[in-house]
Amino acid sequence: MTTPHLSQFPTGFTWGVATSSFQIEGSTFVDGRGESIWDRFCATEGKVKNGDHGEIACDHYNRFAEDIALMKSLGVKAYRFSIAWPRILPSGSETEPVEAGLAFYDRLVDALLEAGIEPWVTLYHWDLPQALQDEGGWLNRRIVERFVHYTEIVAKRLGDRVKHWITINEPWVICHLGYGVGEHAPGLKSIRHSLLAAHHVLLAHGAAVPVIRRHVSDAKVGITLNLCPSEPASESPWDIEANRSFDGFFNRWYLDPIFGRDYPADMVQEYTERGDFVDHATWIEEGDMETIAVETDFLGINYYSRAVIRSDKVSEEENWERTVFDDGPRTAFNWEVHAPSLERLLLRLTNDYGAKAIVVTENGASYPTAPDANGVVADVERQAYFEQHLSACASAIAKGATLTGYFAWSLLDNFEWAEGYEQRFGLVWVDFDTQQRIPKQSALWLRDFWS
Ligand code: IFM
Repeated sequence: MTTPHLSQFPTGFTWGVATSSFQIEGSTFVDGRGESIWDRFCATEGKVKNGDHGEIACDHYNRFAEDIALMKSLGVKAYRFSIAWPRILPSGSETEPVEAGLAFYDRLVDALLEAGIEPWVTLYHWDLPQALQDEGGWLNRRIVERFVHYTEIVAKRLGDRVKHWITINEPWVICHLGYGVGEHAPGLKSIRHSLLAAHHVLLAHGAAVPVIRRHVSDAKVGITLNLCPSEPASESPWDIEANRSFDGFFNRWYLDPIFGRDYPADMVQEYTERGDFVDHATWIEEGDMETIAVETDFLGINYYSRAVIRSDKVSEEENWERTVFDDGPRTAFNWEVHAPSLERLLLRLTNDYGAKAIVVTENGASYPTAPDANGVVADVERQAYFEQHLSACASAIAKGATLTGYFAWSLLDNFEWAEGYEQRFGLVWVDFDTQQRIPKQSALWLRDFWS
């Protein structure tokens, strides 16, 4: 393994850590915050491991000052966090926002700037107001105007201090896991619906970008996609075909429209043949694809692992599945550690899509390493993960990739959605009983790397 060096990254490169509101804030029903789909999902038996929920999480709502001090001590230069929509508009669509909700993010932003840390705001990281779900959530086209209204309120309030904006985090997860297979809130199971939801998610992104620009003249705006570079398990035509389909389903369905290429024709055909894309003429309206292809300042990508695809015709619907390699290193989530795929992805986005600026808005790994008898968290695997992935970034940059920033996921061990508190991605260990925080060895390594 080569060791990355800061000098391999351009001047002005953004170095940060990331979190999201529901995963860390807690205080779910405090100061007028409304119910989110994740509160409802957690309260539904059998949806989240161990019956875990976000009511306390990392208690960041009350401990944000301590967490900012921690970031400062770790030499963090930028902090990506998300706004909880139900804190601002409890039912998603009120005319007037909740002042206490906005005031919390005011305090957070002010404290970050005071600490010399640049705030990067994500507007939507999955905690949709439940009241909006009750009117169909991302299946109802009205959500686009709801999202624009919410965006306008937040941009107006924070835009004097926040210059980096991400509209939406991980459309594939929102739509496929939330509406396609039901592993995430709101727990619906229809691929046809996941495609409809995806259209509205992308449309909401496209409609929100000019609104942010209108209120924040010097804003840098982007969207974050979770991408999974894939490759065929062999050179057999079946595996190559299965890989094309996986790439279309996971990556191109979102990348292509954002880059003005419309939905990929091969996938339109495939989904149509399966009966999942039959009524789109009723929901793709004139001008939608232009709205989605709005010019942005950067593309955010979240990278965790790759997929190796072999054909496995076990059902009519799916003709591919991921191959499981027995020999490669894996995280506690059983995700393969494969840094070369990050380099390949960055070069693909630069060369094939012409991405003018790419920011890795999340990259990290879950390992359970706990404090030893001396209170030291020796998470050597996570440190190695960062070393390998930063080397991959450096190598991609050397080959021309337009990478301009990197955020490690995540600042804190936190609520990992359907996995509850079992999967720990933090740079900082959190004892969920006492709320004690201990920076792990990987955090100290990153501090030394980027300081
Ligand atoms: O914790 C999540 C995050 O909310 C979105 N991206 C992936 C992370 C790890 O699963």
